[in-house]
Amino acid sequence: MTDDESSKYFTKDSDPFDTESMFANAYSFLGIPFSRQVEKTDLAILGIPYDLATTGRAGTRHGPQAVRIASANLRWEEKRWPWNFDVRKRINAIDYGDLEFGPGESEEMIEGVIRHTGQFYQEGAKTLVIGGDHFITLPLLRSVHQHYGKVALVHFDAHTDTYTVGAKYDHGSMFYHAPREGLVDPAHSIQLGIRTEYDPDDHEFMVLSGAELNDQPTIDIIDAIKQRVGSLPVYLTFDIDCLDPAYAPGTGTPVVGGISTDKALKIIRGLSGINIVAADVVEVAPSYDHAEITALAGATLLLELMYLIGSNTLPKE
Ligand SMILES: [Mn+2]
Repeated sequence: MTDDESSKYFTKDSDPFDTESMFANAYSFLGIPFSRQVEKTDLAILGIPYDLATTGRAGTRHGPQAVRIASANLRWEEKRWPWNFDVRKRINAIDYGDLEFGPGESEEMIEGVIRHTGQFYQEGAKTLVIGGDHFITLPLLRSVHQHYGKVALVHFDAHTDTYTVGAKYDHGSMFYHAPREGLVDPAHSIQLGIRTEYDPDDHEFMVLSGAELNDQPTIDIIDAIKQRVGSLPVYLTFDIDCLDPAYAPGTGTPVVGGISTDKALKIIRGLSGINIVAADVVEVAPSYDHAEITALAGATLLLELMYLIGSNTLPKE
């Protein structure tokens, strides 16, 4: 620490977006101040360091920390290319920090998700979550549903996560339960990047496979998503294993044949106009990562999602 009083972590009045060393002090997402003051917040960024529902390699409990550190690389750009505004100046965002729960206490995590994110929605804030394994999306959807009713699910993943072969609740069964709990409208939902076995009788989601995403022009994919979700509130969930392991090696269940980060960013960027109320990026497991490739991909996808949300928000006066 220096004596410089401009450090945003220690003064009330400093501009939080002043350029500051990208390797000093605590790492919040993009340098956005840590805060639990939800009033007048447009967007709350929440880490959920939970990995007790993984079926294979664990380690996503360290995802939020790794993604926040990687996001330091993205702080310097004021208007993120190719957007024409600085999202941090357009919306009031806070980094809410991480959800805390006792070791092994899945019920506590679920209850915490609903209580904390419920507060966000009550205050009119949208939610951006850093996972954590993918199971966290189920309580996140339960919370969104309490405030918005049935949502359209836009789901990027190598896996459909509609499986019934494992435990009743693990990180591969959320989208078996979500339609049955009435949380999402499958007729307005779409899964993208799938390239593992699934039973189409288990659900009515529209599926675009990894191969189809790679072969189809981006604009056609964007059109398919927009048409599918219509005007419903949207929950967007991005399992980092939707990306090819070349672009995201640091994850529990990598599957080759995925899309590039470039394609993923272009698709997300093209979704401006959809009514997105919450989103997550899950399954970043830093211990299998190399050179922060996966953590940086996760951070960049989250930032792109932040811009997507910002693009639907009128500029502040
Ligand atoms: Mn997956």
